[in-house]
Amino acid sequence: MERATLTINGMHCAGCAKSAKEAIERFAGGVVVDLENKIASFDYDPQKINIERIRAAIDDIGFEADVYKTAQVS
Ligand SMILES: [Cu+2]
Repeated sequence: MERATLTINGMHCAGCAKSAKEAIERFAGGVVVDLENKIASFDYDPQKINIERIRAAIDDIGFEADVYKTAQVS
């Protein structure tokens, strides 16, 4: 598994954060969206899903996401 951290621009309220969280949860687990700092972190399986696909899913619902970092976790 990998732990990814993304920046998400365009989130303005708790509703936005919830939408972003739900979009990510379609592909990944342990999702935490930090509205104040405009950051999302989650665990995903790079064998099953490309991080770019997750990033694109966030953009698809109207936000602007960028992969900040990924790190292997056990
Ligand atoms: Cu909102």
